Amino acid sequence: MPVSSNLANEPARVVEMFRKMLLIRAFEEAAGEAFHAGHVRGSVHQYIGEESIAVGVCANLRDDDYLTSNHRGHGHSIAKGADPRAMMLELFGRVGGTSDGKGGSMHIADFSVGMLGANGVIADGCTISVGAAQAIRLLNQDRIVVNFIGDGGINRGPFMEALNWAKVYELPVLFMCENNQIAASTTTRLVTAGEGIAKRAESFGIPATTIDGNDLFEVDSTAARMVAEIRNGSGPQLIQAMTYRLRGHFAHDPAGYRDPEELEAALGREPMARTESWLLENGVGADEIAALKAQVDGEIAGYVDEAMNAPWPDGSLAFTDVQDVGAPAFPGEGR
Ligand SMILES: Cc1ncc(C[n+]2csc(CCOP(=O)(O)OP(=O)(O)O)c2C)c(N)n1
Repeated sequence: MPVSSNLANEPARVVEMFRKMLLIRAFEEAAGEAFHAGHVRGSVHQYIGEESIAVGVCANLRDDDYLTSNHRGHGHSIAKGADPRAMMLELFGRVGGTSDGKGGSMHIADFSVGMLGANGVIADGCTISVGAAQAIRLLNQDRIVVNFIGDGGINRGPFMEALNWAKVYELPVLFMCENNQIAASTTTRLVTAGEGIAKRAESFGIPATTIDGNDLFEVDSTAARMVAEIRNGSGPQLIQAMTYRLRGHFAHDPAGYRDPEELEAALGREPMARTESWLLENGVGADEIAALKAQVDGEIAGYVDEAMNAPWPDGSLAFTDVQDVGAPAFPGEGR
């Protein structure tokens, strides 16, 4: 595994990041099982195979930095510090969920850790990011915003609008494109004009770089550099992290449209095993890793049990915490 960051000198920090990756993987496996067992309504889009990107980026953020995400947002949320217990309750639609069970998988949000929301509308997170960044500017703060977007999302209009606005106002946004190469069932490069996402960003004057997203070290070092530059006023930047979606688009998609050889090759590059091999080669014992996995699996299994037995929200709460359901828009306004 190429080692390109200071992380190589900090095995304890790698262990902590690996623990987060394990937590994401275990959460996603459990979410998929719960979906198949009929406990989760709506849909579940698993982040399996992309864990090193969320963890490598978010390890370089502060709690008060902001994050926006897309439909595949569980990994981003956990990496930013959202509570996986509350997230599981949310998936099951129960009281105690991140939105008391009213948001579901695609609307995980936890403002206390800067997680401004997953978003089922492709590319709408990027315009929200730019709005948050504008607020940061107006309030004269030194926070930054990271927007996770897929390689399919970059073909929607709001993405171009967000890049343009972010650059015109030199806003503190990191556009984090996860290129897992497939958008639903379409090979994204077949529907993307031009020379790709990095060149597209550069055409707006936004510095962009392409990295191996399955290499935790490369993600960490690139994110560390860009986050520092953006915080110091560089204006927006973009990272394209190359990866591969190891599962179907959503939990009930068998993904028969994928080339089996391509999948086989991708499995050989997936981030969990790569990070684990690095740990083993750098003095972390197999027993320590096994104990970590057992602890994380037990933790997630506990959240599933708890969610299964948690109360449903009372029907009278259906219209609380939601926008514009008849409440006056302005103080004193009648309806
Ligand atoms: C505006 C909009 N159009 C279409 C969809 C349906 N849709 C959901 S996910 C998806 C593909 C997204 O691909 P990508 O952005 O590459 O993310 P990935 O699923 O690969 O992580 C589409 C077309 C949607 N949710 N929103």
